[in-house]
Amino acid sequence: MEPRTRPPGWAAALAGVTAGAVALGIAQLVAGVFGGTSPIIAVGNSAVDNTPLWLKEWAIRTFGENDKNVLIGGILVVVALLAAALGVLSRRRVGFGVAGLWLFGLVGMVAVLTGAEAGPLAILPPLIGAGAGAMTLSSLFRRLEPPPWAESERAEVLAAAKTDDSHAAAESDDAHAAAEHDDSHAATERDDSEKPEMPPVMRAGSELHAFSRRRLLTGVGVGVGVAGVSGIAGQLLSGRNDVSGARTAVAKALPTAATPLPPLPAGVEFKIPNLSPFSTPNHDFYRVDTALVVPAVDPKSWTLKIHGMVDKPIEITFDDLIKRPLMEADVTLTCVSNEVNGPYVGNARWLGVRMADVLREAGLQANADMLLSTSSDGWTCGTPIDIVMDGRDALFAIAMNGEVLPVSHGFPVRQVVPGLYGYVSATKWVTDIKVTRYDLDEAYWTPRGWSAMGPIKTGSRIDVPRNKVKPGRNTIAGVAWAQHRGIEKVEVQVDDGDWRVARLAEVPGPDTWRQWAIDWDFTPGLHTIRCRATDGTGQTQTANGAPPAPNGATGYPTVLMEAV
Ligand SMILES: Nc1nc2c(c(=O)[nH]1)N[C@H]1C(S)=C(S)[C@@H](COP(=O)(O)O)O[C@H]1N2
Ligand SMILES: [Mo]
Repeated sequence: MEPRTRPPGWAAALAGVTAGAVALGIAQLVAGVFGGTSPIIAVGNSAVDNTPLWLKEWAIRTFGENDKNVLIGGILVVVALLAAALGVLSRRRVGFGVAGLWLFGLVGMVAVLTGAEAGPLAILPPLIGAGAGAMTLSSLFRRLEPPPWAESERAEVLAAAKTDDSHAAAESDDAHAAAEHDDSHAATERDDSEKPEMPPVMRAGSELHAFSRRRLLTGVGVGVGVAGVSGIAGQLLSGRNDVSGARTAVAKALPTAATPLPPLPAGVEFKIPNLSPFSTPNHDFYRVDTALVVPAVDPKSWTLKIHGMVDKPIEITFDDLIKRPLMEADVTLTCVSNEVNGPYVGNARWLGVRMADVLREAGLQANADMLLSTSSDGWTCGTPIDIVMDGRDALFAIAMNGEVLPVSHGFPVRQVVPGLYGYVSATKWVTDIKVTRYDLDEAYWTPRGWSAMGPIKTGSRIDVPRNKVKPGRNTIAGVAWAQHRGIEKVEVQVDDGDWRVARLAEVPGPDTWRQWAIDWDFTPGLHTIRCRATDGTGQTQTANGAPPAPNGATGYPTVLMEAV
């Protein structure tokens, strides 16, 4: 027998990673053609859905709004490592690696099928991707194998030597082909009898390499090329799902409010540098959701179904919705995941249709107490019916700060309910509302460790100063919120001294945050600043610290700073 040397580990690992890349690239391409989800996103989605609370909290704390990129990056690293391991495993038997790739394909198919948007074609990307990866792996391992090529080359040399010079020159192509053909028979016969010597090209130094580095690298190059081109093509093709054109169309014909609000009072802003502006610009507005790929919902095909415990189920189109009387409301959104002094709070002027009016058309049955809303990507949210129906400005919103909803903030339609944390009220890309009961249904975050009910706790934040100031007079300022109860008072304490009452900016109503400020003479050195807000019912926020889960963080916002 020929000497059979296993390819070195790095070569096998490289072949594995290349096969993995081809699998993902092709899967992306197929997803682009058939409109499915790439397996990485599908796996990411199930990771998001199944992440335990402590890990999710840690991820948000550590990576903030970058948590999604970190997750995708992490999955890619793990996949690359697994693919490398499959490559190394294939040194024993290519079949092992091929089986492993099909196994990943299967995991991808399960991930895709358990996702919310899975159509029957959804299994194609992981299926075809796994097939392409398996083919790549076997073909690269054929390249890693010892001598068949060396033998045919050797045979060619021998054949050429035997042939008459002038004859060979005239018919070189035929002779070449014939030599190769003959050789393949000869080789199989010879395998049992002869032991051909390794040609000298197979030796590098004194070590015997039973593979050609160049052959492998060419194969890897082709594989990486295929992966890259198909991945990019797939990405471009999924761009067809882009709704920016549809969004521009809505923007051009954006209806105005039947009952417009007066402009904001001039006094909503103190105009203090680094203090949060009263209106958060859309591009600065915090974003929190479980969507790894922002849902692309075309308003032309969008509908909202209202069903369940209703007298008459209804389904309305986007045109139906915006033909209704539109209203405006200034509402501050807050995320339950916001830590004390954290960034997940923002204020906007929303344009939309009163939820209560639409719901009344369906006729809510008296024993229902929950609206279970669902987004186009399958996220669910449970909102108390009595809150939505009590006359507050709970909206199906279509615009934000005078601009059509940005896609990441729920285009074409989202819910906004003053006084409730986003996870129990603010469904973006909303398409379905089931009228039901808390004892019958459960929304997305409830089994994941968050309370079924999420009224917003009175909160405040110190925006300035955050670290250093010059000794002497400075302004301490921030925002405070207690949506639908309003902010009545904010107090500030420096270094365990007396609590002093801050001045408050104006507000258009009880549903927004409120700027506060107080001037302070700082002596040189380190100082601790605390603040606390009192809501319109006279309740002051508690000093007792609590983490965000299960129903919102508490404790006084505290800043340690230095006057130098
Ligand atoms: N479809 C969908 N809507 C959603 C969420 C989500 O994960 N999916 N997250 C909610 C949460 S937790 C919050 S705090 C708000 C945030 O809205 P924003 O991203 O527009 O600031 O959206 C809510 N609406
Ligand atoms: Mo949230």
